Amino acid sequence: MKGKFEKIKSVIPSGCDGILLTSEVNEYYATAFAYTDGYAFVTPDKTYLITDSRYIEAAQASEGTVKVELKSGVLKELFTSLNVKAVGFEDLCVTVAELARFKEQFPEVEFVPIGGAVDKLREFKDKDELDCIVKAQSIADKAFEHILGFISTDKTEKEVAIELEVFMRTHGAESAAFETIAVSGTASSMPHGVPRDVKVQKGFLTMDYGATFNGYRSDMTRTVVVGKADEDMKKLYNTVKLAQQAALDRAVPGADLGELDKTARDIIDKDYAGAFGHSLGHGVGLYIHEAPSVSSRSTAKLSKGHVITIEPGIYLFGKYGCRIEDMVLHYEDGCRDISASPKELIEI
Ligand SMILES: [Mn+2]
Repeated sequence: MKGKFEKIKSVIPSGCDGILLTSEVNEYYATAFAYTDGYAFVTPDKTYLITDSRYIEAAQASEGTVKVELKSGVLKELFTSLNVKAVGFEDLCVTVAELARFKEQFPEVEFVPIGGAVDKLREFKDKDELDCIVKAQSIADKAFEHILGFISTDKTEKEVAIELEVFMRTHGAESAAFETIAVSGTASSMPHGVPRDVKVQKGFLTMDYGATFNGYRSDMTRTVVVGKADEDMKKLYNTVKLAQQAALDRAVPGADLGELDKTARDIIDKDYAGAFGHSLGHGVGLYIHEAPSVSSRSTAKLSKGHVITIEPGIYLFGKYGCRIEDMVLHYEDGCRDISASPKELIEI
């Protein structure tokens, strides 16, 4: 994998000699190398990967960038050697104090805010990025198959969450994509509940988790039933499933993202008005939540390179809840739901 030099180069503001990236996620996007301290400086000619001694040796192995070891005065040397007069900076994440320090260090350089210009590029994934997300999702799908044989009322919610994470990490994931959710019984009514040190309760068990591969994330949710589902639970589950399928069917090139949300919401609202509190979905990439959002307020169209989740849910406070989540990727030639895990009601 290589950094996205050509793309980032295209958003260097006119009159600027380069963009100084300071957010970890955009530094990774520029260099395809993960480091927590330093900068990436993208000029019209090159990407400079600037990081300290803890990372510099490993960084040598990454392709397509000029490595610069971060030491006192090194940024000044670089700016002087490149005759830098104006620099784009990430005003969405640079702190007021950092900007003041830059201006003090480089009184002769103009700092130009770029807003979300690089984040906007990340919204539209290339083939190599989509491939990483597919790989991450395939690891998560395998973990689902595995966890079905692990779940029992003898295990705690936390053990279920940890088992998913260990499985993913031992099957090719760098890490979990985010804090794994595994909530059962009445706790399943909390969309982002935290796994507890209590044994898995009978009833719905919702697992929301993902894998990270080459920095790219996957996101999926499945709800299973521990024990037997009664008629109310079946109706609720099937309503979520139907709402999700209706939105998935409409997730085609050019689809209005606000309409997707409405499609699922209208189905749920018929019998469960107000029980679907969150939006239908979100973009996924180097961040687990990124553009585009898929909500009632969305006006964007599903476009090439978009990666979105479709995740309706029904949550009855104090009783139980259910969510089903897949990822849809917009390839060159159309959209594909890449989540392979089954969705028929599973009773364990
Ligand atoms: Mn999600």
